[in-house]
Amino acid sequence: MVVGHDNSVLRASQPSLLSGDLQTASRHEREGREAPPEVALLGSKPAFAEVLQVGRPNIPDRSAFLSRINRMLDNKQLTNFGPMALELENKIAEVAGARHCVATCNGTVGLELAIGALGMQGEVIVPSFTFIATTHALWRQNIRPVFCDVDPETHCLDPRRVREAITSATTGILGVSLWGDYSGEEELRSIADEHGIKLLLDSAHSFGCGRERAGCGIVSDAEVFSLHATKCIHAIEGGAIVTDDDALAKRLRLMVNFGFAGEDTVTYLGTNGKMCEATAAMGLTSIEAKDRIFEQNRMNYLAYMDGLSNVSGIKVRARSPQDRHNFHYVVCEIDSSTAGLTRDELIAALRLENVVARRYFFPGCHRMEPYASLFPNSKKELPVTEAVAGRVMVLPNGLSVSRENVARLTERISSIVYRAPEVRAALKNCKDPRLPSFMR
Ligand code: T4K
Repeated sequence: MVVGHDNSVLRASQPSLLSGDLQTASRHEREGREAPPEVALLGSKPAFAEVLQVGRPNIPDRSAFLSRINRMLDNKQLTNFGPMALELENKIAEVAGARHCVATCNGTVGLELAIGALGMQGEVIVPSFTFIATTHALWRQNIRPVFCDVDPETHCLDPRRVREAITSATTGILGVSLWGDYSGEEELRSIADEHGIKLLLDSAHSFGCGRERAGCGIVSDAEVFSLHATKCIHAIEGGAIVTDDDALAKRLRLMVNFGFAGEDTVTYLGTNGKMCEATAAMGLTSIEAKDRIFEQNRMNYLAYMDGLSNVSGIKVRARSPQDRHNFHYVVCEIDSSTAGLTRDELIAALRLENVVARRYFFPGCHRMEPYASLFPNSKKELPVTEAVAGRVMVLPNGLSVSRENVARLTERISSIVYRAPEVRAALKNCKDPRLPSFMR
């Protein structure tokens, strides 16, 4: 359906059979008008009986997972580079097109290990528009995160601003390929090479994503994936570092296991960052279903594009046909002056439809502690980050979301936007506990 609150063409969003709307529907019918679009906040039945949410884990094949768990119990190799963790590493390296992969207990520890193994110190340039783990991974190693603004189109580091941020203390760039989209890593690579500094990519969102390019291998010194339960390919908790650098891989392999190079020889400062067999079992089960998961995500993404294409003030982020993509994150930008509602109001109205959309990554790391206190002037230097963080909304996707769900959800979004003035007024008096904390 194609409507906006300022659009005179209106089609009834659903057959109006829902109890809260009966009276209104019959009055409209009597008057020869179409029923108003349904909105739970305005008294209609919620669009979904069960909550539809961003982050609902994909559980691709329960029996394959359980048989791996049984094998693990029979083997009695529960962790410490067990066969399933090693098999998963090979599969991840293959998908990423990298020479090496070191699996880790989560993406955050993967980042910390890669930062340490690359010898980063002093200052590292990083976007603020990312999940807080990216920045914490630096600061926890006493490295100063130098927040750099992002490009309004890519949502990733703006290379011009990266150049301006380099000082004599800069030892690296920590880019983030947000949403699995292309992050301009070739240009970041050139900047890093010009200055003799390292390039690490936080590719937490990007498993299975990438730009087709001549030659093989990865562009950065290392890339880190997250295999957290909320990611399209996951290991319940998990992460993976990939690199083409043999020496770096060797170092990482030691560091992920306390630095042990033999039974009683420690050669590096390390930690316990290993992936255990139970989580590797889920990782393998998940990666086996990769094509099915990506395809369902893609079909849903296209349904979102279609359903929201003409809703005033809502733009679904486009994906470049040049790129391989997992289509996991469905990212919209809300222009409140056209939609008639702010992003936060829309998210709040959706909660009453039993839909949990998220405002990733609001308000930006620079506005979170300890960085807000440490670098109080950052917000003046990050105008694009401030603007983008204020308008992004992520919608549910994954195996638990069907195309029918998407069609229903986009109709509701359309209805909410159509009835924006009433929705805004109703929100002011709403005390529903499902409302997000930022609207209560
Ligand atoms: N870099 C970037 C750019 C990242 O995005 C992340 C993680 C990292 C680094 C660090 O990687 P890890 O160390 O996490 O491997 C979630 C995830 O916790 C986080 O992994 C992810 N990024 C981030 C984007 O999203 P929250 O706070 O939104 O998660 P949470 O717990 O609210 O889960 C989302 C929804 O999913 C919940 O409403 C309920 C549902 N859910 C979640 C879990 C875990 C379930 O239904 N079942 C579950 O088991 O951060």
